Amino acid sequence: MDCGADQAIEAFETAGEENKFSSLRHGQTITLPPEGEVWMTGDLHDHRSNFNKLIRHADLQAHPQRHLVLHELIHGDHFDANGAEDSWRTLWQAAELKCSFSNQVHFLLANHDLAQIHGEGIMKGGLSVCEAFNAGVKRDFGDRGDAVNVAITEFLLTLPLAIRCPNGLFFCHSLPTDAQIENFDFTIFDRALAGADYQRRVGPVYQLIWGRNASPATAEKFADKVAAKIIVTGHQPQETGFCVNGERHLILASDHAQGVFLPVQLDQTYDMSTLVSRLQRFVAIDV
Ligand SMILES: [Mn+2]
Repeated sequence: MDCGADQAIEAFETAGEENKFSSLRHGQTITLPPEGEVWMTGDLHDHRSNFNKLIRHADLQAHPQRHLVLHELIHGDHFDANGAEDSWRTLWQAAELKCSFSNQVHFLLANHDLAQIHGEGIMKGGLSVCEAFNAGVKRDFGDRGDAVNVAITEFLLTLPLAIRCPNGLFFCHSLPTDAQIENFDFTIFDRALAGADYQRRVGPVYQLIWGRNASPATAEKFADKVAAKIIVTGHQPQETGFCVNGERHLILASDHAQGVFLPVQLDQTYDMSTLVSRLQRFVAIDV
């Protein structure tokens, strides 16, 4: 699909405004209504066939009470011979989707977004994924590349940190580590953020979206603190598509064929086993 610089910039700016001024948003948290349904996903990392399956299968137009949560869309495997990577395309399509279905499409800030915002190198196979992303934008937009990159950065900065469902489910990209949970600043979900919140290792936003390997006990503490029954995150790769990390934490991955997404009803409550029974595999979706 062709996309000019003006079109891309307009989509990222409009989607960013929709993120910021959503009536469902308070601070960094989106609270979903107590009816309808939500489809939670794991990291997508520019997995285009899964993204397309998800969008077509969700059919948001025909299902106005269906919400879709997207995160970690960028930094995939579509490299050209010069090492440029164009996951801006999937991010742009998601931004367009937000513009069309602003009350139904919701994002979560992820660590790759923060890396891209800061231009900080996450290395993958000896390449900086941020440099590869920038090279893709430059290749496709030429001298308008810088303007597109500014629009992308500003869009990423509007992404909320959490989605709260009235049925006790709480979605975020990841969880702080076992070492960080005791002193974790839970006020980030309800307030405006400042530069210090994003600071490497010590900032609470950084800790939330970069944290790995939280134990079930840490997940339980986190869930109690945010008054949730079960936390659903992505971030940690899952070969089998998901991981049950105790009774209060479910981890999803959506970036390969065995990956999964989680459709749930907002007017029903779930325990871990009923939640797991609802998981759907991308490989089983034929659209
Ligand atoms: Mn991640």
